[in-house]
Amino acid sequence: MFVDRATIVVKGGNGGKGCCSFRREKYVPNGGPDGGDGGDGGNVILFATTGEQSLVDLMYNRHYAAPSGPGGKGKDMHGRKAPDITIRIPVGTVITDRATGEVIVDMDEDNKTFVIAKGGKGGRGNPRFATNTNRAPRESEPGEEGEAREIYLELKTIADVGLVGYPNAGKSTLLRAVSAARPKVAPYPFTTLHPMVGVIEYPDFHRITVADIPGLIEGAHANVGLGHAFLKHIERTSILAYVLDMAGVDGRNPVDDLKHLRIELELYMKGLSTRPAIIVANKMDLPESAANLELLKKELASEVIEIVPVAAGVDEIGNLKQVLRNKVQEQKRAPFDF
Ligand SMILES: Nc1nc2c(ncn2[C@@H]2O[C@H](COP(=O)(O)OP(=O)(O)OP(=O)(O)O)[C@@H](O)[C@H]2O)c(=O)[nH]1
Ligand SMILES: [Mg+2]
Repeated sequence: MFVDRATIVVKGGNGGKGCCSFRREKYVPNGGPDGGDGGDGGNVILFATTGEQSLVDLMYNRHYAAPSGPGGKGKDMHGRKAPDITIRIPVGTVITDRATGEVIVDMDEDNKTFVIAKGGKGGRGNPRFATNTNRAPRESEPGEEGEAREIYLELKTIADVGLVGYPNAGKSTLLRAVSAARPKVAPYPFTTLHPMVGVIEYPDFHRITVADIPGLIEGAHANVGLGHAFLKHIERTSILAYVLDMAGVDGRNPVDDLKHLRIELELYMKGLSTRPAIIVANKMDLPESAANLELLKKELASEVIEIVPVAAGVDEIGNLKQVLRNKVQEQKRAPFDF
């Protein structure tokens, strides 16, 4: 099952109690204070990893409490720090504080860690309260409470390229053709039910990531079809690739498809439709496609946008990999081109 949002409660362990004790030994009268400090409570740590794809585990287990620190003991025995607990989450998970609505952290990199709930400090034992005038203090501290908070986690996929298209346009077929990812392909709409990220590898070991999301239809921004819930997974891609069915197999035409896709993206999020993009003209192996390609080129004559004709279904992807790579690189450089 794919789950891209979850609410959980995290709590750091309490600090252990500081101890109040005095040294008692034969022939040693009035031994001084020797109560140990309590151990610190464990932290709850978030760990982002590409090894996780979904937040499904967090849906079943909603409470994460780190162990408390043990109390101090006599003979100056301090409590050991309690172990931390780690929650593994997919890269791209954004963490929000439920109480304030504020974003706490964006777990946007592989292997990133973040202490989401700190354990309490252990209390001090009675030797710490000794002074020149009070050499036998009877005071000691309780441990501090561990930090507790309710957090909301939302996965927003981070990939270099986001594939956008109508259902059946061939997005998943395309991802299979360019990467080792194996999304399901079938001749009916809404085959893809959740996002999947594939990796394109180049002969020089360069890699770019491509996110396939469920198909969009008119009204997607208003939650028609499956599209809306998944648009957030392309919000953060550097470039978009519009995948068009050039043969109009489902009785639409690619020029209208592109228009509608752009409208849906813009309605969902301002500026999304003008993000750097390329157009993948798919299904060029079918007879109707050639004429439609000419119409599309005419329609886009005034725009600077690259159109790459392919037939992903028969593994003909032309120079698509190279075009994607160049466009992604161009985009990554862009912030520095003042
Ligand atoms: N003739 C031809 N058929 C293709 C081509 N690419 C994909 N198809 C077919 O189009 C249908 C839909 O392909 P998918 O890859 O599942 O389409 P999708 O865009 O991922 O669809 P959803 O996941 O439903 O949004 C399948 O039957 C594919 O075999 C192509 O280049 N030529
Ligand atoms: Mg698909």
